[in-house]
Amino acid sequence: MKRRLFLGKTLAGSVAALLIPKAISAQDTSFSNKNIKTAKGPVSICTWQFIKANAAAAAALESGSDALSAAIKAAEVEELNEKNTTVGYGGSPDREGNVTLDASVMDHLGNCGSVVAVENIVHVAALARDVMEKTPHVMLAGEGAELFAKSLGYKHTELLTEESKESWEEWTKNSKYKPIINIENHDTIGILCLDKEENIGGACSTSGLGYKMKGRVGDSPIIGSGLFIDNTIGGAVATGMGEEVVKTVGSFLIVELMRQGRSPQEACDEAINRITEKQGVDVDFQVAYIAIDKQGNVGSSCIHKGFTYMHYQNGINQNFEVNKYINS
Ligand code: SD4
Repeated sequence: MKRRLFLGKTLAGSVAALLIPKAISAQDTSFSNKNIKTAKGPVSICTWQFIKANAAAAAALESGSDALSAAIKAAEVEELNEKNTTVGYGGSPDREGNVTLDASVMDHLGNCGSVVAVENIVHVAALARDVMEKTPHVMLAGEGAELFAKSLGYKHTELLTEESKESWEEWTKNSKYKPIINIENHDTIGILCLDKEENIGGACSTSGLGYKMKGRVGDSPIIGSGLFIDNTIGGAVATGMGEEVVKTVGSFLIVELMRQGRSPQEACDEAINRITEKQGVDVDFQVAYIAIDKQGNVGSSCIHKGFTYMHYQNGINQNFEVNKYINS
């Protein structure tokens, strides 16, 4: 199966709807949201064009769910989406053919949990929450995480689909030692929710880079890199080449910049700058961030044009092109 192509022109004119509450209506997509006025009420944002996922979070928030539970609902939609080759069931395997998942969650109290390199379990964002709530730890890895999941009743699921197996077999014909890291293979879900109580919670769920080295872990389960929330300030999540996000502790950086007075947009821009000032702007990988503050203002920034994100507020679930990018 072909990995999802890097978005761009394909999004123009597409529709971001498919919502559960009647109050939430369909809207045309792909325009800048810089002029959206902040209003009261829950907000949910997530990476990429995950319409149904963001709608699931929106529905939960509108019916009074706390932010973290809503974020996990969104992650679960993509974890079950076999067409998404970067999350959950149907995620691309590592170079040995094993699908290994990473996820993290964070709540408004500063609690967090994560799981890394988990096999045979679909709902790893929920599992990360269980690590947070039911163990004295923050992270569980590999077999330990899988055993923990099974002890809680998570079912064993073979995550490699026929399609992703075929793609992987195709890849093995010319397999290169270096993982394929470019702007065409990112579909990780990172989601941030602001609930009716004005608390922020978030989640991140991924199968990581396709055909990665066995044991490779990216940014998504690393608190502060793929996800960070400080409920007094705001939250941020990342998608793209995790190694670069980890090196710059991107999500933590964004929240700290907001603490110092930057807007979510300015903070996301600066986090992208931290990468490009070291690596140059002419890089063949993508990194993108989205962020939200306590007032529900959002920011988004990336290296290469084409990143989009979902935004729900006041009954409207929309897909927006990134507010700022470096390379067109
Ligand atoms: C990782 N950040 O494992 C993830 C990959 C990603 O969409 O975002 N894919 O590095």
